[in-house]
Amino acid sequence: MTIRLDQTMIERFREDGFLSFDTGLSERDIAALRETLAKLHNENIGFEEGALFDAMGVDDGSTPARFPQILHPRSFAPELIGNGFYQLARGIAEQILGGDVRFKADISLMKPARIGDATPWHQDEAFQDPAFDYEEISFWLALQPVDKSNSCMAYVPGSHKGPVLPHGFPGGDPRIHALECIDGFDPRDAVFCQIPAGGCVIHVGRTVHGAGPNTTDRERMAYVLIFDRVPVPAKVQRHFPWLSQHKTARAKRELEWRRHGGILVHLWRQRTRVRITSVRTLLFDVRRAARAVRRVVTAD
Ligand SMILES: O=C(O)CCC(=O)C(=O)O
Repeated sequence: MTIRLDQTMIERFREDGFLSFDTGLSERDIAALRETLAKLHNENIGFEEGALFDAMGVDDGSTPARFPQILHPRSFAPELIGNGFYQLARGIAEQILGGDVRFKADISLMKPARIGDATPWHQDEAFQDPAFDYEEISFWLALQPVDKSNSCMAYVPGSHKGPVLPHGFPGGDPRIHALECIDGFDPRDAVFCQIPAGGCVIHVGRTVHGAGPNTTDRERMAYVLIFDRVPVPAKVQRHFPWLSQHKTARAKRELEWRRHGGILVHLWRQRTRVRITSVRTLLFDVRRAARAVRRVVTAD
């Protein structure tokens, strides 16, 4: 299944840094994605290895999670990317970023009924290594209708044209995975994207975005696919001080798991990203793998 964005939509996306559209996926496809992801969450899949975590709590399992997420859920349910969503997202990513895009990641985002927390304003790029420049697009697929009552996404138009803004931690607590943008934008400018099930909203890594809490009786679920081009060394030197202060239980679990043999599983899973046809991509991925191994050997 493929769809093309028309020129007006692409221009709007470049101007605003986000865009919503209908994927045309069938109710059956959406229900299948929702069911697969709900099962992974209900079975606590990936907790030990740091793939499942609570993005808005201290994540030690002592309280109900307020924003559980699963990184790379396709590792546990490969059928997720056999779905039409992957194909159509890839086609649009190629249309916007060019033929050499690669699949970077998938994420399952769940906001539990009534206690699902707000997503703080942030830029995705604030999580990344500042030594590189990035070009990436996230495809956020709604697995039920979303509006302000159940945490639809909200974006600050044009915010992607500026730099990465200063970030900190919600409540000043560096144990919390989520980052919060603390300056340089006005949340009153935000546009709320209320979309139906099967609606999708895309954004780039620098667009300031967030979402309200889920105040309804049903979980709000979304499935995200991220496509990017190989990052290049940053043109301007930057420093993201929040990265070295971040001390999450998720990262600790991941490190322990990798130290106990999980690194081999991790490297095996990453193989699908390696493109031997592009030397630049290959070198980037080899360096990244070497960094992951070094971290397992040296980190305390
Ligand atoms: O689903 C949410 O509330 C936040 C999602 C998000 O920040 C993202 O997809 O980059």
